[in-house]
Amino acid sequence: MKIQIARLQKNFPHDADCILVTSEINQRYLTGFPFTDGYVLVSRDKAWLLTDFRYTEAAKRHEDESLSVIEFSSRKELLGAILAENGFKTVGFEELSLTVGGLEKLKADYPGITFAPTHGIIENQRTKKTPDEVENIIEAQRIAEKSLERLLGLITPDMTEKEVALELEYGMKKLGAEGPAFETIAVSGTASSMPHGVPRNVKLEKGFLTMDFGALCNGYCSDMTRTVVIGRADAEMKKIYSTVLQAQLAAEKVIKEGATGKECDSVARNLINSAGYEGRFGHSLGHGVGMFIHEEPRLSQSWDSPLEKGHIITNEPGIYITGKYGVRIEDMIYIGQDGPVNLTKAPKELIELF
Ligand SMILES: [Mn+2]
Repeated sequence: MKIQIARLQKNFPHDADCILVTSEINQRYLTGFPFTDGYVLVSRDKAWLLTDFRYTEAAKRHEDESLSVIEFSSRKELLGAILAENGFKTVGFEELSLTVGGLEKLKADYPGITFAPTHGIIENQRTKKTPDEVENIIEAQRIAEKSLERLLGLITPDMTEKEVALELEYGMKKLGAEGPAFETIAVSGTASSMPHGVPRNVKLEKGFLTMDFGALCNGYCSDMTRTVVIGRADAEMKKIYSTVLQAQLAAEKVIKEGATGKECDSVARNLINSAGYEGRFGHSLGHGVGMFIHEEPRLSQSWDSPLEKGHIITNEPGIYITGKYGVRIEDMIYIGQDGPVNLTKAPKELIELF
């Protein structure tokens, strides 16, 4: 029994006979099987995984009473046959990921069918994690933390930013991750003022070194950021680091079921502003994490809906002084059945290296 298919069927859109799932992430989410060519089709009481010979043997291992795996030589013919056999007239499509061209082709291939947008129904379901999903994200987070520990044991002043990023990624893979959850950020010195800077082929600059990284486990991402000092921190650097940490801890106190993204963001933002860094926290406080690294909900000034049980979001304030340096500290918070849980265990006191 595929729990995510069952959840979708329980909450099925009224205006569709079936949903044609074309997003690779959503296909894996529903079936547990990662593949890159084919369809998943879900109706109120059935589900099909349609793929070709390259994937059939592996896909069959995921078959059960809730999911039939069928191989096609012509996907157009097979999908047409299933729609006809079951009398499906209105097909939901994934407007958040299907291309305009993809939709036009479906309309041309099946002239008797009405295609209706599903309004992100699966993405919305994905925001509320089941216990298995939470376990995968925790596993990914533990791996990322162990990789950071490993890095801090082998980092030298001669390393480049690229080497730091590579060591973090190598560590995560070696510890069992499928790979990094996203391109690892490791930026030092003047480059640390760029929140999403790209690691350079240059030796670590004195100042802050910001590392933003995560692991991918069973299709699920983790996301964390730690900032350390290369050399010694001066008074201003200490003040900036402790302001970011205080903002994060203050936000953590209000991140809970019922709080809106805007309220959480404001707590961190007001603290940073009143410490004299207005305008230096140029991104939002956090985002949902799951099979995608950035998904809903958001902790931002434009997010008025409340946090709900099952959400996993990041708490990542930062201060960036253009051309000088920057600091960000990021944890992941799970809104659990018994209250919020910080899934990130890595220490946050200021570390000075070399
Ligand atoms: Mn993040």
